[in-house]
Amino acid sequence: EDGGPQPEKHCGHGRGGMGEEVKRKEDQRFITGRGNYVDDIKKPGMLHCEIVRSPHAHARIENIDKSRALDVDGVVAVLTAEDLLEYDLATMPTLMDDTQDVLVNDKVKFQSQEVAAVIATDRYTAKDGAEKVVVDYDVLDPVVDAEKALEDDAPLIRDDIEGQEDNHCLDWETGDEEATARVFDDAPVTVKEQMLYQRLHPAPIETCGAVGDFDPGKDKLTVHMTSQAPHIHRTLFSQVSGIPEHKVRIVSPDVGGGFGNKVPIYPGYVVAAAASYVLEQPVKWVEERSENIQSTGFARDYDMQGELAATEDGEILAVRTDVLADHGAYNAVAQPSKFPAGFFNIFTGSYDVDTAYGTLTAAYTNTAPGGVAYRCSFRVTEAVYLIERMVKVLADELEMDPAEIRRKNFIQPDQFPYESPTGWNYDSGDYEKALDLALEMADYDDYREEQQRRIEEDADKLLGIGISSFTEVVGAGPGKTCDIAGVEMFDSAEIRVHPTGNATVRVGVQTQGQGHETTFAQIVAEELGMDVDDITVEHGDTDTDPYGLGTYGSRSTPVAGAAAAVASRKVREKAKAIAANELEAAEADITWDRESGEFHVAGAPDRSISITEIAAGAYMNKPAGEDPGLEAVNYYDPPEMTYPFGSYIVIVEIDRETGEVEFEKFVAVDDCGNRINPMIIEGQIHGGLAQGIGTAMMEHVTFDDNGNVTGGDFMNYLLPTSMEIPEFETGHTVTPSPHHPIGAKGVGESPTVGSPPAIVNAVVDAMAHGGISHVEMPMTPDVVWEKLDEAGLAM
Ligand code: PCD
Repeated sequence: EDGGPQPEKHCGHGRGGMGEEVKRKEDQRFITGRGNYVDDIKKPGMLHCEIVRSPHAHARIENIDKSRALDVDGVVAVLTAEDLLEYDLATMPTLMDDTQDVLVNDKVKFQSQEVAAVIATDRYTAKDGAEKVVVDYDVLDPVVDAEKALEDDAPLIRDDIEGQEDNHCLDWETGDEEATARVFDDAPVTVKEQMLYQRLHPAPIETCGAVGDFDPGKDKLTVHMTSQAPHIHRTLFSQVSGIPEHKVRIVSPDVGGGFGNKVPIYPGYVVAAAASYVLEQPVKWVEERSENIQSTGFARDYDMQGELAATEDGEILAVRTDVLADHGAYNAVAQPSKFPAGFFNIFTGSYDVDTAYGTLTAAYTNTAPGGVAYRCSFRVTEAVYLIERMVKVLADELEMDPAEIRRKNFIQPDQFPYESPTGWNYDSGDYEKALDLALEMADYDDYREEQQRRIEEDADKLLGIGISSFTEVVGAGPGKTCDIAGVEMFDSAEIRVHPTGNATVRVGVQTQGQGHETTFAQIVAEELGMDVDDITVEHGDTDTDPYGLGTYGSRSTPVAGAAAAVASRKVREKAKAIAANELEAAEADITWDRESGEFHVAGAPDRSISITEIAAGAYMNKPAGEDPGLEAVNYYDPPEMTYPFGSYIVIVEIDRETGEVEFEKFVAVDDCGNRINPMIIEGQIHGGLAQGIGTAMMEHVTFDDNGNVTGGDFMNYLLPTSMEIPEFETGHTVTPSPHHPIGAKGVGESPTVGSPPAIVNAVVDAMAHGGISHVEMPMTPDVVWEKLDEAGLAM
C-alpha cells in the first residue's frame, strides 16, 4: 500500500484525480436542458394525481363527498383513507417510528395535511376534480406554539396515540447534570442567553414528486421519485406495502436539490405508488411550491437557552443548555434512530471544555411534521449556533476580543483524537490555523480600528465584526451507533473495469447537485491511474446500484467516497497480478506508482503498464489461477465520523436610520481534509453561505393563531437572491482525516452550519457598545432597528 494521497501533494497528475479542478461532467447535460427530473418522466397511459389538503390546522373530518369530483370529465378516481385502508396503506411509519396518516382518516393535525387524492388524465383535470371534493370539517382549536402546546389547557393533538394525555413528545438529556451544576455554582463568571433557531424550510428548486408505476405483468412496483436515499426508501416501501423488496424498484433520476427535504417519505409518494397499484396505470404526483413549504419536512425550530461558566480571563469551564423543540404534528425528525436530538450533543464545539450538560423537551404542535436536517448533519447547526453565539456573549461580558477568547479555548492539534464531554470522538483539527488565516484575510485588526473610529465619531453607519470557529460532525455511521429504520449506516461502491480499459462506478449515495458524477470518478481515477473521462458514475437506481444509505449529513465523501477508494484498491490488487503476467515479471516485483498511475517492474522503470492497458488482459489473457474480470465492490462501515471545521469572519455595516444590514466583507476558511475537487468545494461553500445568509437575515416559516401558515409561499417565505448575496472570499487549510482512506472529510454543509452565528455575531458586535447581547434571526431591518433603538443607537 502506498498510503494514499498526501495532503497538498495530490494535485496534478493530470488525469483528473484528487485535487484537480475537473469541470463537472454532469453540467454538460444540465446546461443544455437534457437533465431528466421526475417531472420529465412520461409513461404511456400515465395519470396525474392532485392532493386535496385541509384548510384547517386541527379539525375532525365528518364526511368526504367524492361525487362531484368523480363527475368531472377525465377524473378516474378519488382516493380517501377509507380506500387505502383496504390495502393497509392508510398510514405509514415516519423515520422516527411514529405513525403518520397517508390520507387523513379521522383528524387533521396541521394545515395542508393530505385529505384525499384525485387521479385524472391530466394535471389540470386532477386539479379541477380536487376543487370539487367536498369535505365537512368539525374545526378544533389549534396550537402552533411549542410552549403553549405544553400548557395544561392546550388542545390534545395526538389522541390517536394510546395513553397520550398531553402534547409532550419526548425528553432527552446528555452530559453530567451534577458535575455541570457544581462548576456553575463555583464559577467566577457565568453568562446566559435565550435564542430561537427559527423554523426554516429547505427550498430545493425542484419540489417533491413521484411517478408510481406498477407492472401487473411482472408484479413489480417501480417508483421514480425525488429521493435522497433510494435504497432505504425501497426497504420502507416494501415493508409498508408488503410487496417483496426484489419486486420494488426506486429510481431517483436527476434531483433538483435536496437539502434534507427529500430524506423522509411523504404521503404524496405513497399515494402515487398506491394509486398506480390500484389502477394498474402509471400515476404522477408533483407538488407545487406552497405544498412543499407547508406540508413537507421543516427544519430547526429549537428554542435554546445557553449558559457558559468561565474564569475571569475567559477560560470556558462548562456549557449548559436547555431546549424546547417543536416537532410538529408527528415525530418525523429525519435522523439516526438512536439520536432523538440528532447530533446536538456536539454543543461544546471547537473548545476544550471538561463539563457539559444538555436537556431537551419536544412538543407536538398543529404544524407540519419535520425536523429534517436542512443542510445540517442532524441538528449540528443548532449546536454550532448555540456555542458560537455563547462564546461571543462571554467575550462581550469579559470585554475580551472574540478571536482571543476562541484561541484560548480551542482544542489543540495534539489533543486529537479528542473525546468531548458528551462522548464524541473528533478525528483531527487545527482550529487556530484556520482562524489565523481568516483573520488575516479579513484584515481583522484594521476593521477593529475602523469600528472604534466610527463609534467615537458617532458615524451614521455602525461596523460589526462576527466570528464563528465551528466544528462539524459528518459522515454517519458507524453502523453500530447510527441507523435508519434499523438499517446500519454504511455505504458502498462497485467498480467494473471493462475490456477496452474504461470503467463504470456505481455508488449507494445519490447526488442532488453536488457533482458526484465528477468527484467519485476523480477518486477512482486517482486510485487506478485512469483518466477521469474514462470513468462513468451511476447512482439512484436500486435495481443496479449497491445498497447504500443515501446522501445527507455530508456523508457521501466520508462514507461512499471511502468505499470508492477501497473498491479501487481491490481492483488495483487484482490488476497487479495481470500486470505481472503482461510484463512477464514476478508479482512480488511489481510496484504501483501513484504519480504516473502505472505498475512498474522494480528496478526496471522503463517496464511499466497502466490499468487501462491491462484491462483487456483480465478478459483475454488472464494469468493462470486468476478468475476472469476486473471488478470489485466495497461496503464501507466508517470507524468514526469526520469532523470538518472552519473559521468564518463577517463584517457588516448597519444603517442606524433604517436598521439595514450590509455585508462589507465575508471570509470563509474551511478545512475538509484532503480535497477532491477544489472548484466543486468552492461552489458548495458559496451555495451554503447563501443559505446561511437566508437563515440569518430572511427566512422564517410563521403561523397565525388559527394555525394558518403565514410564511408558506415565496411571497412570504423570503429566500435570498443574488441581490442579497455579497462577494465571498474563501480560503482553506488541509488537516486530513486520519481514519479515512483518502483523508477526506465532508464539506457540503459546513457553510450553512458555520455562517449564521458569524452573521449574528457581527450584528450584535456592531451594537455591543450599546449593551446589546443578542438579536434574533431572521434579522430583518425592523428587528435590527428595534435593537438599535433599545441600545440608544437608532437615528
Ligand atoms: N468534496 C470534495 N472534497 C472533499 C469533500 C467533498 O471535493 N474533501 C465534494 C464532494 O465530492 C461532493 C461535494 O463536495 O461533490 C459535497 O460532498 P460531501 O460534503 O461529502 O456532501 P454530500 O454527501 O455529497 O452532499 C450532501 C450535502 C448536503 S447534506 C446538503 S443538505 C447539501 C450539500 O450537499 N445539498 C445540496 N450541497 C448541495 N449542493 C447542491 N448543489 N444541491 C444540494 O441539494 Mo442535507 O443533510 O441533505 O440537509
